Amino acid sequence: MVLQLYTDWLSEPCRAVGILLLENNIEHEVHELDVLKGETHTDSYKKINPVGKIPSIVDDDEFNLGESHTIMRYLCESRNLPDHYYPKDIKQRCRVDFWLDWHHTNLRHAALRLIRANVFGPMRNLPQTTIDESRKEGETALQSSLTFMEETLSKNDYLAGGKQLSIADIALVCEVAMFPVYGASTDGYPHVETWLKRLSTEIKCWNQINAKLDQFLASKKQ
Ligand SMILES: N[C@@H](CCC(=O)N[C@@H](CS)C(=O)NCC(=O)O)C(=O)O
Repeated sequence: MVLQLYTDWLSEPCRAVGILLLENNIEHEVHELDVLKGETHTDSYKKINPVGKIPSIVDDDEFNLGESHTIMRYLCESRNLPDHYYPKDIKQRCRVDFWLDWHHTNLRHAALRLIRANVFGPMRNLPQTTIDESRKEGETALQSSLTFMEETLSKNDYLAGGKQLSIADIALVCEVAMFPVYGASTDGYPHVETWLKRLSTEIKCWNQINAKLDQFLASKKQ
């Protein structure tokens, strides 16, 4: 069986994996789950990914893997993708790994707090103190994350340096593309904004991969 991908296209780590698959014409079959309906927590899905999160893949019928960064690293190696995505040179590779690791406790951390405050808060009737605390923590983390990205992107076209995008750019640009969902923006961070615009044309499948997100945002405006 071809590689199986379990995804919800509203999810930023899923879109990152989807971009790498589509940009490189890697044959795969998509299984769409709805995170908001709790479909990642069914017994059958937990056999694929016991953590109950997406994205996940199953390769060669028996190799199950979760965590978007790990999946992207696996695809780069197993499909021998062009070097710029995840360079073989150890020092360049570590520059990419740095950003992937940084992502979890910085921009992703900010995103999770702001999603909880601004999206799940009202949707799930969370207590106001929870909302306020989450928002404060999220806004602080967002500001420091964007400041660091801005500083880096004022010197380099891509986060990890180099002349072409890496999987670190893919992971982080999907996070930034999600900003309108929870009321964040790149205003005041011109180099981050330029990088986002450039990648949104450089990544050929951008519109395809963001179609569900765009639809979701359009429905919120009505
Ligand atoms: N660190 C994980 C994060 C995965 C993750 O948080 N996925 C969310 C969707 S964005 C999910 O599956 N949530 C389901 C749940 O927690 O119930 C990755 O990069 O793959």
